Amino acid sequence: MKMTFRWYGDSDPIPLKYIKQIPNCSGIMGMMDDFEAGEVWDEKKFAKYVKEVNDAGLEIEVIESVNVHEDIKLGLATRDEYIENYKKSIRNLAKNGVKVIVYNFMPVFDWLRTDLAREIDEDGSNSLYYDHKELEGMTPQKLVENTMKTAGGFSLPGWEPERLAELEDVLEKYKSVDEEKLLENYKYFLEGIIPTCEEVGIKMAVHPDDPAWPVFGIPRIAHTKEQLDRIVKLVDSPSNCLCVCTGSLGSNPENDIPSVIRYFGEKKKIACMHIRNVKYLGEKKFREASHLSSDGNLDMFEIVRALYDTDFDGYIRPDHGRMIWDEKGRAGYGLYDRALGLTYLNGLLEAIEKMDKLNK
Ligand SMILES: [Mn+2]
Repeated sequence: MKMTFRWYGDSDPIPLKYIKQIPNCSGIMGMMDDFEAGEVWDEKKFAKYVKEVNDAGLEIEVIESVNVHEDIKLGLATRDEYIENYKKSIRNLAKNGVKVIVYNFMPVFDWLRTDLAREIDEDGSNSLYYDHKELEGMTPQKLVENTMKTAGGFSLPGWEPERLAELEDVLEKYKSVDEEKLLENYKYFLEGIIPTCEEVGIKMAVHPDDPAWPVFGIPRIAHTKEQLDRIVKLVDSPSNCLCVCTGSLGSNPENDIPSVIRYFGEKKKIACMHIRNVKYLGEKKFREASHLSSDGNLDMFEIVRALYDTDFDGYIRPDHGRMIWDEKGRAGYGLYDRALGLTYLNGLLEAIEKMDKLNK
């Protein structure tokens, strides 16, 4: 397994050099906002980005931002053209050494929170926060407004202005799409792209819904073990995989993350991992915590042990961190707390590996 770190390209205030200096960090999970959903990723433009990363001594084998156009999720007649574009992007990424594409099939909203910087009383740091009651008192438009206002001037993946400009129109269209219909459209998409993935050796890794329940009455189909199982069975292929995001799935205490990892890990269905912790504050109410198990409600030792026991050979990155040491940056994506998270995961992994050898 390889440890990696998300990097946003040149708009990221964190230089690649700093990422290279994190112990055992082999590369980045790339996030580029140069291409809109549905657009073909230009091979040359992408090659430049890859070169920049490689020149810093880092690998780039995972890309996290090839967004699925809303027309594909809605099953509109125009979807075929967007699926063709997606296939071209897959080829262009593969030519540049990419092995895994992380994506999601969440309608309209990729991820959402009701506060991007909730202060943590104990230590004065802050982190992303969610309270379903607050969300229920908000229109989707109001949520978008709040999120943009508090983003600190940074672009946020999933909150691209061009995507949200047509919010009302898109929400209206989803009124005729239920879970079954969405799943049908998902299958159509996978049937379209998976043969290309198999041909060029790319794994598609779907990111679970964040948070792990439906919002604003829009269907969501990727937030339980059973739902993820349905997805990997839509098209039976080694290229149809998961990105297990512990914090997204783990926002619902009913999701037992180590058991999810063991179940899909044994089937070789996990291509990559986002690892972070969450602290439950009540029913559908949580904030993000440091990675340390005792700071939140997820057991990081059991999570890493499940990966180790199932011979996980994919990519891991620390997911969102808190904002600490007065760092200013993209919500969840500062340098300090994520780097602490990565070194903590290194420690767990070394201990688990060595204990296992001692016991043999
Ligand atoms: Mn994630």
